[in-house]
Amino acid sequence: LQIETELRQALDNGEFEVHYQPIVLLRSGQTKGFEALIRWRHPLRGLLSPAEFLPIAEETGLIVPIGRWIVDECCRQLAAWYAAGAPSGLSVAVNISNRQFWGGNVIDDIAEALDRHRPPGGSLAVEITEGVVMENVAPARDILNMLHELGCQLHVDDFGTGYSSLEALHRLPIDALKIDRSFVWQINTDRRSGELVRTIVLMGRNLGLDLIAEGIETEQQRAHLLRLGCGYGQGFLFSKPVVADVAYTLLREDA
Ligand code: G
Ligand code: G
Ligand code: MN
Ligand code: NA
Repeated sequence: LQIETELRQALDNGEFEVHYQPIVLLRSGQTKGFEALIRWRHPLRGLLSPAEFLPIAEETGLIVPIGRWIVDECCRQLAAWYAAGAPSGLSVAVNISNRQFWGGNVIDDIAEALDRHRPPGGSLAVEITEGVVMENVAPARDILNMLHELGCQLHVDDFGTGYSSLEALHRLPIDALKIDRSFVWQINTDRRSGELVRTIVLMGRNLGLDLIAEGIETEQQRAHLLRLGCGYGQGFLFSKPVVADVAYTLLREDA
């Protein structure tokens, strides 16, 4: 119960921060967008990662107001970057948890944030895990259609760890699949991982989707993914998640 009170106070006191990890064009390494990842700058315990507090936020329902803040902050940051001359097409992808997706007012929260800050259409992306989308496809489709109509891109996170039907993938307004890190880390050493990624890339491309490989740490992994036809990537090879000012300098370096 104490951490619940602490989380509430953290939100009121502005102790949460959004860090940004580049999503790059694998071919050139150019930054095309960022994934937004929350951090808690705790006054005593230092910078805390989501694993240390999001599960409790999710259990207590505090993820809903915290998630609302994240969406607002990402829209504010996007508008600020564009006002400062960010390259067109720059996007920020925000993670939406199970509870936010099904229980919160995710549509209203996003609509309000977009209306308040007015980033360019299509510049906000929403990441939802494969598990959350596929566990209940028909109602998920209604929510995804509404998000799509608001102008959000839709990215399916942790792809390959759950069970997607081709039918569902085809009917949902999805823009990209994020290939889970668990397939990428041994892509050069484990034949099965390589074959799995090859299959995901082929399927995604046939459906007209972008592919984003997660957790790329080596040049060898990047080269292998490029050979398989994967367009985009993210991982420590390019950059760890960084604060907004640093993220912006990475954009300028590419320009
Ligand atoms: O930043 P880190 O690499 O530690 O993130 C760990 C996990 O926490 C990520 O896989 C992501 O799904 C989740 N996460 C990070 N930031 C957010 C956020 O803002 N909202 C939600 N719902 N999940 C997040
Ligand atoms: O949403 P998701 O769970 O996919 O969040 C991405 C998480 O993966 C973040 O916690 C981020 O810090 C972490 N991450 C990002 N790039 C790498 C990487 O190259 N290697 C590893 N091991 N983790 C990464
Ligand atoms: Mn994610
Ligand atoms: Na992921």
